[in-house]
Amino acid sequence: MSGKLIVFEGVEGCGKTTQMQLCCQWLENLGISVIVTREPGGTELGLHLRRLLLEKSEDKPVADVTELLLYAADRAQHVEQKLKPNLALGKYILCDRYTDSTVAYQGYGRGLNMSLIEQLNYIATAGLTSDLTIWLDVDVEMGLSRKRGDAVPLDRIEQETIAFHRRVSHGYSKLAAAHPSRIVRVDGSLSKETVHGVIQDILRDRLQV
Ligand code: Z5A
Repeated sequence: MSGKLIVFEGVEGCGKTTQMQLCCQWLENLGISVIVTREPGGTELGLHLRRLLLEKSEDKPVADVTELLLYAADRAQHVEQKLKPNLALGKYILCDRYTDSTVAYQGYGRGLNMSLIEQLNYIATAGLTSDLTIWLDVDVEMGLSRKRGDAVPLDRIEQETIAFHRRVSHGYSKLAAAHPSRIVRVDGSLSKETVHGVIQDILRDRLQV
C-alpha cells in the first residue's frame, strides 16, 4: 500500500476535529490527495453503529462487551471498505480515532480484558496499523470544558464520570510509552495555530511530506 494512515487520538475535546481540518487543508495545498474519516461512523453501516453506540438510553444501557464488539464491527467495515482501498490508491488518510481508542476507552476506561481487545483489534484491522498516530494530550477537565462550551449535548460516553476519562487519559500515556515509533504526543492545550505548526513539523519529520 502506498498511501499513509494518519490517526488522531485523545480524550474528548482534545482538538482532533480542529487539527484534522487544518492538516487536510495544509496537505491539499501541498498537492497531496487526502481522505478525512472517523471511527465510529466512517462508512454507511458505521453511521448506524455510531448512533447505537453514542445515543444516551437511560433504560437500556449498552453492556461493555456489546460496546466493544460494536466498535470492532465498525472498524472491520471501515478497514475493508474505506481504509484499504484508499491506501492502495496512494491517498493520505486522516482518521479520527482507531485501535488505540479501543485500548484506551474499553481497556483502560471500562477495564475489559486487554488481550481480548488486542485480538479483536487484530481481527478488525487484519493487521493494518497506522503509519503515524498523533495523540493530542489535554487535561480531561480542559477537554470536557471545551466540549461543554460547544452548544451540543454531551453523548453517552462524554457523560461518563471524570474518573473514567482520567483512566482513558492514563491509557493514552501508557500506549504512547509502549509505541514511541508510531505514537507522537502533542501538547493539545496550546493554541490551535501552535498545535497545527507542531503537527506540520512531525509530518515533515516522520513522513517526509
Ligand atoms: N470510542 C470508543 O470508546 N472506542 C473506540 O474504539 C472508538 C471510539 C473508535 C466518539 O468519538 C466516542 O467514541 C468517543 C470515544 C468513543 N467518546 N466520546 N464521546 P468522537 O471522536 O466522535 O467524539 P469526541 O472524542 O468527543 O471528539 P470531538 O467531539 O470530535 O472533539 P475533538 O475532535 O477532540 O475536538 P474539536 O471538535 O476539535 O474541539 C472541541 C472544542 O474545542 C471546539 O469548540 C474547538 O473549537 C475547541 N478547540 C479545539 N482546539 C482548541 C485549542 N487548541 N484551544 C482552544 N480551543 C480549542
